[in-house]
Amino acid sequence: MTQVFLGLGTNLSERMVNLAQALSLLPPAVTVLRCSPVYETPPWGFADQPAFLNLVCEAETDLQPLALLERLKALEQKMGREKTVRYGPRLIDLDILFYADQVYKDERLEIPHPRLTERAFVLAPLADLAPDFKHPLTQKTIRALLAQVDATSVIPVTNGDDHPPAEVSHFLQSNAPVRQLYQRLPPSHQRAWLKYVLEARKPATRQRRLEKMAAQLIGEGKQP
Ligand code: PH2
Ligand code: MG
Ligand code: MG
Repeated sequence: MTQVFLGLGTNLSERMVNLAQALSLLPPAVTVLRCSPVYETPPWGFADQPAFLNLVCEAETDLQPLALLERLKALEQKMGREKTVRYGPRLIDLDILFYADQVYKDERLEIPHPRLTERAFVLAPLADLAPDFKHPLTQKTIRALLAQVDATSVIPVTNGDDHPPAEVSHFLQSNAPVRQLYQRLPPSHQRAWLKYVLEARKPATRQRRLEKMAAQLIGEGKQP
């Protein structure tokens, strides 16, 4: 399994829905571990278009770089992305930012993403997840790279708990009593449970923690 960071962007149609749909279509080939908050960001590169929503996710995959690129392109097509001008409006854009600390370059793909160091809409969400991650070509941390760009108009619009990985959403969806108990918790308690579950990196450990959460919620529900 390789740790990867992916950048997601959208500025057409129902932007929040587009992000959620893209994240839900990544598994099983790509396991999403964590997502940054969603940021609303002014268009970069081609000004005359609507504002973007951007986020970054940390994921794991067995796919090699080109196979991962193909998978992301297929997903963009499946969601109905149409070709426009360079840097122009798009329904969904999925970019490979980092593939562990590997460097890759050919006509089709460049890793790390060649423009990420200029882009506050990538660096701000990336810094939420991995401020100490070092850019493999310069060894500069994400925190240091973010300090070099103007991020004043890159604004978080969610708190980062709104895109739990598909396995968590699936667990809650398939378990109505637990879902109802979970939804009745105050947001701070929901966040605490999500944190506990998502701190585990292995899918099997996450599953055990979800089951623990379920048992606890049901147990509490039974108490007078
Ligand atoms: N993507 C682009 C071009 N410009 N601007 C913002 N704010 N966010 C993006 O994701 C974005 C962009 C090309 O991929
Ligand atoms: Mg892009
Ligand atoms: Mg792209």
